[in-house]
Amino acid sequence: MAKTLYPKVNSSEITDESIWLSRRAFIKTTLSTALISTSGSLLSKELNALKSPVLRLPKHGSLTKYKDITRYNNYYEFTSDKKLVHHYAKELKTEPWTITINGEVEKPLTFDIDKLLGMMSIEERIYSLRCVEGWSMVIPWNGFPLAQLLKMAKPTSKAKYVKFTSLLDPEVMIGQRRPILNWPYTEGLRIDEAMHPLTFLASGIYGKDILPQNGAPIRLVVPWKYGYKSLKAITHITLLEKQPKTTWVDANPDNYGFYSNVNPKVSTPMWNQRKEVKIGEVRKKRTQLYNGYGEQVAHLYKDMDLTKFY
Ligand SMILES: Nc1nc2c(c(=O)[nH]1)N[C@H]1C(S)=C(S)[C@@H](COP(=O)(O)O)O[C@H]1N2
Ligand SMILES: [Mo]
Repeated sequence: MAKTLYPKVNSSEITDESIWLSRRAFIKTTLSTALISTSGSLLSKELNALKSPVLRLPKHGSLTKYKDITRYNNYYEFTSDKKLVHHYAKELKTEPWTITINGEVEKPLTFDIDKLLGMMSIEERIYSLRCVEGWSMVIPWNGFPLAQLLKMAKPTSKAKYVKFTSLLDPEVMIGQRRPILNWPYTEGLRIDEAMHPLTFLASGIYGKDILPQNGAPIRLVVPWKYGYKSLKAITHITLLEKQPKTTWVDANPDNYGFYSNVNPKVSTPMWNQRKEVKIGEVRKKRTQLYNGYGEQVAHLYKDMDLTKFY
């Protein structure tokens, strides 16, 4: 099934994508033999991720190399130097880790992250991540829809927004020793955006556990919005009646919005959004409205003026 969604790869250009695909094919065949499928314990997390269903909206071309995904990062808690993030983030301890769902819910929940991941069925999603700075990557995430977790906590009828909070730990997150942003990093979504089936919590990339620089142990992925909405290292998810303040809007409201839907027609003083460079490619390509996910999400914004910055 996955096969038909992918372009053929030349044997002369062995990429991360082709290696990953052949591993997936191998695991699929292996799994179909009774020997392994009867013994679930033989499967590591990685294998589980690779045999899971894939959802790919085929609009963004080939996958970005694993090396680029893990060596070119935005993570201001460590440094604003994208190429150094992975170096500092190595120090982050992601075990033990708990995630709390609270606020306007009938059943506030706190999970140990490993327990939570063990309970959820892990899917794969291949999404484009479009940074507001004008670059993008195509990343195969492993994880589960945020809606599954929110439903477990039973949002009350007052829950209109969801706020996400990242880790506060200035000992290790050395960027937090300076007040460049209002720490901890927070973000927010409207409840219908949070419940949308494309909105995802990721704990893996390319079938491997997600690394600290990409938001370990768990991060948000909202593919139709600029990358800063996709908050890393989540500790709290809080349902609210009112729209929360968010870190980037607080810091620079002329250039960052609460909605931040990808829109090539709306520029801000700092950025013109018409085009983007996909990391690993040379030629710029046109940015798509809602990052190409309009068919799935445009209905959420039918009352919004698409020439305005939100
Ligand atoms: N906690 C936290 N989450 C964050 C950021 C950050 O600085 N801190 N940067 C955001 C931005 S601007 C982008 S583009 C993406 C980058 O994700 P990646 O490094 O996994 O590609 O993470 C987002 N999530
Ligand atoms: Mo970004």
